[in-house]
Amino acid sequence: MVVATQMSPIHVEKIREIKIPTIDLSGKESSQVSKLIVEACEEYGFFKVINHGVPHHIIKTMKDESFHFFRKPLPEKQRVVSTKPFGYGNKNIGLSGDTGELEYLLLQTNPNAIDHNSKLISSSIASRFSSTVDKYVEAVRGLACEILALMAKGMGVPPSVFTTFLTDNDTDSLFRLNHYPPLTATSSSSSFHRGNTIGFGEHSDPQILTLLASNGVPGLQILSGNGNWVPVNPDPQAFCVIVGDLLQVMTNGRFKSVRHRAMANMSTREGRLSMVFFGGPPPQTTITCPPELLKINKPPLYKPFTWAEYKSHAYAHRLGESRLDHFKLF
Ligand code: GA4
Repeated sequence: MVVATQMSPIHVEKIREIKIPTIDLSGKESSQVSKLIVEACEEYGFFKVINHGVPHHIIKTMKDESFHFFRKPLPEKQRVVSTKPFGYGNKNIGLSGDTGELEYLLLQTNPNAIDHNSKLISSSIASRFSSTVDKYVEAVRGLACEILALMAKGMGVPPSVFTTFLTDNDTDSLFRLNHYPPLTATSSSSSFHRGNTIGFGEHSDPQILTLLASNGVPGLQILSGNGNWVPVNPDPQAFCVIVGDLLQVMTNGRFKSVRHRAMANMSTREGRLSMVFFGGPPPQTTITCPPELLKINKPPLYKPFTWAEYKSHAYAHRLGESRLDHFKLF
């Protein structure tokens, strides 16, 4: 486990107390799996899944093609043109001036979107890349739906209460490839402090559910309920499942959208790669807690809003904003 150097031993102890749940999806007893998933979402808003059924070759091909892209010379990568915030970015995040020690490719997954990955192909990204992305996204969207169905089961409601949002033709899901090159003293002269340079700053994900796969280089951390940053051990065989803001609203605060961040890559040679699917609903979907999930003694915590409204709010503010506060009723 990687622990930031300036932390006291007591802090380290606290960190070690937290065991991030790893859930085996091949488990025969699906009600037991559902129960574990619901518990993990309530307690951490985060868990890992293994034996998830996404074919190894699909993940490997996506990883190889991603590294192939990020190894290209900068001017070539910059030729991937798209409407902001989509396309290639280097050391910037979003539209409000946030920065990070990474480069990325942010893509829309909806084939009807103006910026769908097949349409932003520049000479630097062959159509093979686009079809690799499509295959990967399709497989991971399937896994996201399976996990949402298990969550619904664990809460005693029909699967469609959650899954319809990702199966609709007009679903607004994104795919992001993040590459964290090894950080050296020269690559970030002013902010270089070994061990605590931020790669991607603290935030929660705005969508419903995020599925993150990475290579074996560490960096991801989640914020635990007691305010400690918990390093997530990298496991290339697993997907990290991250509860997004919308799922927190749809469960009336029962599930927690977890704040997380990525530290800059301190490995000496290898780049850190994360491949992240963000499952979002169609833009005009109204987000509220469905009546089946509202407890009589707990009134709705958030006012209803559309996903389009939520996105405009998110993009008008900084990455680290606690943006759900703006939609609270009390
Ligand atoms: C965080 C999760 C995803 O990476 C992302 C990010 C988006 C962006 O990079 O364009 C945002 C950020 C993310 C939340 C607040 C806004 C929007 C940057 C930012 C400052 C693609 C997403 O959907 O929301």
